[in-house]
Amino acid sequence: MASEHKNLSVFSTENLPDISEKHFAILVAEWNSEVTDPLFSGAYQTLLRFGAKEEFIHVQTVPGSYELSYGAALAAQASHIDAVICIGCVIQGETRHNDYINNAVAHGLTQVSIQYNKPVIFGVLTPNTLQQALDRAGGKHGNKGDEAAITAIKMLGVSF
Ligand code: RBF
Repeated sequence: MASEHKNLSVFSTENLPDISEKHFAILVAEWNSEVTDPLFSGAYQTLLRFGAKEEFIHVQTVPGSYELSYGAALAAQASHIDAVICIGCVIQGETRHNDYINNAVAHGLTQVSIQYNKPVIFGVLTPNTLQQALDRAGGKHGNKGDEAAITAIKMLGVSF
C-alpha cells in the first residue's frame, strides 16, 4: 500500500490472465487534471502492455471524483464491459469536502462492484497536497494508474 518509502509501482505481474478479449472502461475525473491525466496514461499504457486491445478500452471523462460512482454504474451495467477503472484525485482543502467526496466515492464504487459483479477499481488519490499527488502520478512514488490497471487485470483472474 501507499508509503513514503516505497515505489508503489513495483508489483507482481506473474500469472496474469489473458485480457486480449476483455473490455475495459476507464473513467477519468477532470478535477486536478494535472494529476488525473498522468494517472490515466499509466492505466491505459499498462492495459496495452499486458495485452488489452486499444479498441476494447473505453474511455469517458466525468467532471469530478464524486461523479465516478454514477459513471461506474453506467459502465458496469453495460454487458460488454468486463472491468471498470476509476481515476480521480481529491486534494485536502481548508474544508472537509475531501472527506465527503472520498467516502462517497469509496462506498459508491464498492456498491457498484457488488451490484454488477464486476471489478470496479478505486484509482482515486486522496493526498494532503498537490505534490503528494504528483509524486504518485508518475513521480518518485510511481504511478497509481499503473497499479489500478494491474489490479483490474488481476481481478479478472479471480474466480471460484
Ligand atoms: N473533485 C475532485 O475530483 N477533486 C477535488 O479535489 C475536488 N474538490 C472539490 C472541492 C469542493 C469544495 C467542491 C464543492 C467540489 C470538489 N470536487 C472535487 C468536485 C466534486 O467531485 C464534484 O464534481 C462536484 O461536487 C459536483 O458534484
